Amino acid sequence: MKLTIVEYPDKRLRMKSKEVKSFDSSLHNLLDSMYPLMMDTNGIGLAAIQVNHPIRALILNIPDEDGEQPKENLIEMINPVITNKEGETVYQEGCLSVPKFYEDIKRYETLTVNYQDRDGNTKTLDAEGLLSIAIQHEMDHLEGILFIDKLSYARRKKFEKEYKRMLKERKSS
Ligand code: QAP
Ligand code: CO
Repeated sequence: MKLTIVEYPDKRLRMKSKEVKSFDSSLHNLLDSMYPLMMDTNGIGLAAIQVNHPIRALILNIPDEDGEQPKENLIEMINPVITNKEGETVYQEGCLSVPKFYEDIKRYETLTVNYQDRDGNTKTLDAEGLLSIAIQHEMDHLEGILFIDKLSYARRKKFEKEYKRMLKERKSS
């Protein structure tokens, strides 16, 4: 399946993603195509809505201590639900749909998430650190929320100005 990343300010990023009900080959084909795209674009997380499929599916591959992202570390989450969250942490986030922008965002430090795997089996995961942050970032996509929505008014204005400038420069080159 040929996929491309939908980029801000595309309105398609604002849709609410629908629950996945069939764990069939079309879901598997989508997930199988998302993974190489995420690797090729230097991503650590990608939600299906970012490739124009507004369904409650996301993938994560957090780099290990050596910065490697072996496929064994790939996590696919379908219909995730956070059941517990604690603490506070700040991390400089980015997003494949908002290229070249990174800002400090406040998130819960640890969480427990229930989800289904690609075959519909129920799973529970306790997450901390970057994995916890990435889960929250990707789950926001399922609600049509982007990390830039969490900026202060002043920082958001600064972002809009810089981003518009970048898009303009991209077009003219
Ligand atoms: C979400 O983000 C995330 O601007 C995943 O030029 C971010 O994979 C989770 C990327 C931070 C946890 C912490 C962004 C690649 C990748 C860019 C990404 C870019 C190239 C972002
Ligand atoms: Co994102």
